[in-house]
Amino acid sequence: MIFRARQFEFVFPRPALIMGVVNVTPDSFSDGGRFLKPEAAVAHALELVGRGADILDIGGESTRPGAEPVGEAEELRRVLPVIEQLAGRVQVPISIDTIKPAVARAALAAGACIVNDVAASREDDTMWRGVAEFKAGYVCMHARGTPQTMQENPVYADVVREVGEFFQERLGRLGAAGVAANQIVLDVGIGFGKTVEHNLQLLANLRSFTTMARPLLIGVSRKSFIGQLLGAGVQERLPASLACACLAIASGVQIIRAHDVAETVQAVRMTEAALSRKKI
Ligand code: 9MG
Repeated sequence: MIFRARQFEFVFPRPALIMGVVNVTPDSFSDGGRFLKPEAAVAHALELVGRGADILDIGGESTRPGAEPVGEAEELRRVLPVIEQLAGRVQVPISIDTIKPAVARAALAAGACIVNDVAASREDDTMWRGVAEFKAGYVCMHARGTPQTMQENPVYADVVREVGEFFQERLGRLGAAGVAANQIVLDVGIGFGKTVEHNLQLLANLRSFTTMARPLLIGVSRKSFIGQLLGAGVQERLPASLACACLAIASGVQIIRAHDVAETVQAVRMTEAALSRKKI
């Protein structure tokens, strides 16, 4: 299986990719405000690469439940200087975490290679046409609602089946918009319009999405369902985040989105080393 993102090509099976989170926002749930200045965000991104990040995910609009939307101009003001400075300095692909087609396009023009779209449930195909034009990678994430509404009593008859149907339908529409299958990564969207129970069901059944023949990405790092289940504060969720990451790797996931990159690399490499000795 191949994942192409402009000049980058990843051939799986291979060691899982760790996507390091760089939030250029004042209000993200675990590091809001820390990297709002471009110099701070760039320094943090370089530090994440030094710790083993294979991809950098740069975001200028918080997607935590209840977060206020950000205007296009402000989002561009936050992310573009960071992408411009990083593009010439790092050897790893830069991902733009945005739901706005114009922000994605500007980020791609500035050197980003992947669009991480947490609103892949969109009806309009402008975002996808931009991805096709740049031959960029595309993270197609399942979500219900917007950050403002997504945790208002989400209901599914069978969350695993419905997310699988969503992926099938989107793969068809992405193809129709000119995005090749090998540009696409699928993500179940832990915490996006899901209860703790839904998140646990998805985590337990990640293996079922490997039949889609596309790399799978998962983001569990420090998320609130860990706090709801275990009563851990946002800075106390690393052990549970790593447990979920290892479970995901053992279930066939190829990309882990994480704040704590060095710790995630270590946990994932250990899991992979043991799995590679499996007899059946
Ligand atoms: C931006 N963002 C926050 N959580 C995420 C997740 O779980 N997956 C992806 N693709 N992006 C996320």
